[in-house]
Amino acid sequence: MNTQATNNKNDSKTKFSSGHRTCAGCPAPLIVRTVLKAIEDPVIVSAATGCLEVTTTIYPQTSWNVPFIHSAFENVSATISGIEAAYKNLKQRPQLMQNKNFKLSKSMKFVAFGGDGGTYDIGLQSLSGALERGHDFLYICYNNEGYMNTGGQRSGATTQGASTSTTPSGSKSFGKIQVKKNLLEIVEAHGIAYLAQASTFNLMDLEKKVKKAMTFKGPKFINVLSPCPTVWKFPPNLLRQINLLAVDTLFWPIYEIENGVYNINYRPKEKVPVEEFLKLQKRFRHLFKDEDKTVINQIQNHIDEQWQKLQTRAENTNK
Ligand SMILES: Cc1ncc(C[n+]2csc(CCOP(=O)(O)OP(=O)(O)O)c2C)c(N)n1
Ligand code: SF4
Ligand SMILES: [Mg+2]
Repeated sequence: MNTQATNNKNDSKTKFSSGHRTCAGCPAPLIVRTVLKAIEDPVIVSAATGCLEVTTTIYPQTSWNVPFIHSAFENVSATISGIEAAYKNLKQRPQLMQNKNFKLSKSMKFVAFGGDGGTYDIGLQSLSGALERGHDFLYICYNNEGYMNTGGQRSGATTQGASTSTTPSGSKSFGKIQVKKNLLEIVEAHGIAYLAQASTFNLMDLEKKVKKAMTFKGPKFINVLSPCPTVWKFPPNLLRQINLLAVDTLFWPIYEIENGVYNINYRPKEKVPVEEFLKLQKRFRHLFKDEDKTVINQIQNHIDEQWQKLQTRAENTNK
């Protein structure tokens, strides 16, 4: 692990080094590496408090070999907005720009990382403000469906029926009652040019999406599924299978919205029942008891409705 954040070469290993403290099998570092690899220009990163930030910035060490600012849980979008606005302002000062002792890259890029808690819930107003003001930045939500850094509390991204530390399953509860928020619809309502959903199931798809996103001026948003072995309770060697089942059950559809046009980037050859995905994770184990089995049907119905809606939008916007 590095103790200085100075190197800015376009090498994902150089930009984000190993030696961080994520749990074995945590896909969050893979997401960071893929995102930074896809961006060729110099980049400034801000990350909200959460597992990613906590495990990669243990003083006096850091995994980040790019300029990095730690933000509070609730305001990473405000932080990145301020950085981007300051950069634009500096570029507009001819005296400063002509001073040979002052160096400023002409093509700086700005990336915010936030967990689902920091994005769907507590940072939503800060995200909405930055999207509405039109700052030129990419927001990556690494989505592990809960507040993992503080012990796995439910978030607005947690799937219905999941047993979490704030919605424990038991004789009086089947776990989380509500269905998860459709964040992409909320982000889309801001009218931004590019937003997408991706996962560590296909890192090349994520890389392509980041490259495409960076061709647009203004805000860009990508929601990336980041299965958490520790709190979802599955052995790390099942990560590949979990990732595959997330997309083949359509639990996590892979798509993008470019200037209002929907494109579905992955269609399973055969749609798998959601049970197959749920049964590998102990957070859903209680749902397989007879009294809670109806919840699995509700989860399946919700997936089917969302998929139908997505397909209709893809058909209607591609005419
Ligand atoms: C205002 C505020 N409330 C609560 C916390 C405690 N806290 C730190 S990280 C975190 C959970 C973060 O969840 P998420 O954004 O999903 O990231 P993850 O840890 O799951 O990667 C919480 C509750 C905090 N830092 N600040
Ligand atoms: S608790 Fe989950 S999200 Fe956090 S570092 Fe461990 S595996 Fe990753
Ligand atoms: Mg989370």
